[in-house]
Amino acid sequence: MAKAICVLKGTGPVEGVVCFQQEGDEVTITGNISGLTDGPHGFHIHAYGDNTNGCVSAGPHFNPHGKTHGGPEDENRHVGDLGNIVSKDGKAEFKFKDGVISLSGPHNITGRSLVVHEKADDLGKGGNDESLVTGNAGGRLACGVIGICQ
Ligand SMILES: [Cu+2]
Ligand SMILES: [Zn+2]
Repeated sequence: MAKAICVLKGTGPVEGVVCFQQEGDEVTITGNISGLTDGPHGFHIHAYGDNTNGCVSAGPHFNPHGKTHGGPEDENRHVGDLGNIVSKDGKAEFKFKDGVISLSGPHNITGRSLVVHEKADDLGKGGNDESLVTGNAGGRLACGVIGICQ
């Protein structure tokens, strides 16, 4: 079974660890992130595994098929669109599955970045142009490069 890990860090208090485990076509995403304000926060795979100038160097959402931004359940989504994670009492603990990202092949997320955002992702339903690019999720609070592990 393929596994990958990402350690999230930023310039503020937000930090965490996220694990990815692939079984067949599905990847289970398990995470623990602290330091977020309570409520939903956009959560995406961004195209580049580059943090040279902080999380902005990770580039746009991972989008190998040139689609518009959406939610994880939408047909029209970026491969990197994982929706929102929810923080409560300063902690976001989550476990969910996604059938679009992969740890190999054309949807491979390893060597790219995971980013957690300041605001909620509107999943492409915000009614403005930016919604179809970023989901209006605002600043990048923490990020890290996704690497294969055992
Ligand atoms: Cu993002
Ligand atoms: Zn997107």
